[in-house]
Amino acid sequence: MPSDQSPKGAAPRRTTARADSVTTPTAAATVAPASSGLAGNSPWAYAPAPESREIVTIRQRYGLFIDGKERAPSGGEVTVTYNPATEEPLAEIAKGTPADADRAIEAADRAYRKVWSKLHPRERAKYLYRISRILQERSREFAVTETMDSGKPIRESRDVDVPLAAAHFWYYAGWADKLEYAVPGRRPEAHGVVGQVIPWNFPLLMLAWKIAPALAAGNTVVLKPASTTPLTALLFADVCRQAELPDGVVNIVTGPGSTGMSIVTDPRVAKVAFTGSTSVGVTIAKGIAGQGKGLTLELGGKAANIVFEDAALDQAVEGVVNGIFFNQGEVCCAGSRLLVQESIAEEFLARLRDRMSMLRIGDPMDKNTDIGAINSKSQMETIGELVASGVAEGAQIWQPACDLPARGWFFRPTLFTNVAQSHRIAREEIFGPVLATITFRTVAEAIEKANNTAYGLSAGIWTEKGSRILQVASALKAGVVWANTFNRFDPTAPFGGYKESGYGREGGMQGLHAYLRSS
Ligand code: TAP
Repeated sequence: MPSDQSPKGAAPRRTTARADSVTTPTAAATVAPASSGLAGNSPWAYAPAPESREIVTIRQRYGLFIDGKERAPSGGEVTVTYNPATEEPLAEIAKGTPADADRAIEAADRAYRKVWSKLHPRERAKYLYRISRILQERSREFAVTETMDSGKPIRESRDVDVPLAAAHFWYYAGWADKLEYAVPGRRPEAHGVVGQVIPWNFPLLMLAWKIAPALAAGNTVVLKPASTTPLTALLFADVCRQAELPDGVVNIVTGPGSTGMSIVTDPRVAKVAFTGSTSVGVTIAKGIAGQGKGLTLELGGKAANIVFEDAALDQAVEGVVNGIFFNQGEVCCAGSRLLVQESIAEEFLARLRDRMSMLRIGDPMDKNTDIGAINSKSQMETIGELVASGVAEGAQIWQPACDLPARGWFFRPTLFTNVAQSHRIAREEIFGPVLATITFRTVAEAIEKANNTAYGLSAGIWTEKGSRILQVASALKAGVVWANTFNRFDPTAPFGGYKESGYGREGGMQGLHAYLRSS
């Protein structure tokens, strides 16, 4: 059993606030009066609208996907994946070992040399189109599985994760026979076997971001999903079989971080792609240093969402809410720092609190839910610890009054004001539904404060002035800058970071470059 998850049948706790079970502010918290909106006991509250689970059959146990077949792990061990909204065990997952990583790499290498590299690019494209179609056809099954395994609201897995994953396969299918246009004047060549390690916050989508361009460029793949969210990757293995993808082109090895390390450091793996924390990214970069492998790192973030006084305020409130509460804030590019111009701060924060009071937190399978469950108990503890540090360091906390389910890992949406740039909540990635507010007076001050971070993944600008958007966007040290919107993703657009947010780009034509050697 993974140490960060609860044992089967843990006694239900009848508190309304699960945040009580971790270090979380209590006395210092200023809690709003009960919402008068659409939540809680309001006569206007939504009736429950749960998505059915019947479309999904979760097996008791899953093996590894190697060379087109399901295999038992060589060590015979399993871990358990849990539903974070209920703390119920979902399935036993093979604990892949370095020996299993070796078998998977061998299969990928053979498939590359004997089959995949010999196929006409148009034929490779057909498989990618097929995978995209199957993902669309089985979208409900994927959405329900993703929500049960990760805790994210069904509305998001249904409307964002799964359609975007299918779109990535569709988009890169189009590139498969046009690679010479991605590297004009040079001859594009695949690397061979690529090793990929992904996190738990967007399990299927991160898989698609990695596998689609890799296959389109002619590589074969060994991928390790995160231990807390393996199910959609294992369901994807079924899609590979259904699409009749040649054996060994995609291999999925579940297991701990050490198994991920065995994959990326193996000399037969010519290119490595990692998404996850900065600390593990650094470990991987050190582990493969000097081996001449290609490496892309998509790491953490601490994005500034900057609201100027001339912004359309209600639209900006929506954007700020979407920026930090989408996927419970477990988003690398989350707008976790709100920079608001002093002249409108009071009014903006009042509107923001009103809007936060309307957010519906609870069962991720309910189609009305805005904020679902935190992915794991250990992540709950991390969030609770950082929130407590915000209170201890003197920031002012506000959380809306709302009931939380008695079981599962749920955290109230949290707003901090009076935040100093030196506070941990302003500097460290919280990866939870917690927003730290900092004010500014001038454009120059906004830029300086936004760039005052070790990260550089994303940022947002809210203003009516086009000239200000251009001025500020070009001064921000962030890989992606959204203007009057936030968290917009598209397979055609490159995504990636500066500084401790990593290097390399995923998505778009730039995302292909990482999977090609060109001579
Ligand atoms: P990590 O702990 O870094 O885990 C990410 C993946 O790496 C998991 O599959 C993990 O396996 C594996 N791993 C752990 N230690 C490893 C090692 N020594 N060698 C090789 N692989 C290892 O991050 P997380 O907690 O899953 O995800 C949250 C972090 O990811 C946040 O910091 C977030 O910002 C970042 N993130 C960034 C992006 C982009 S696009 N920049 C996107 C999503 C998430 P186990 O699950 O088995 O531990």
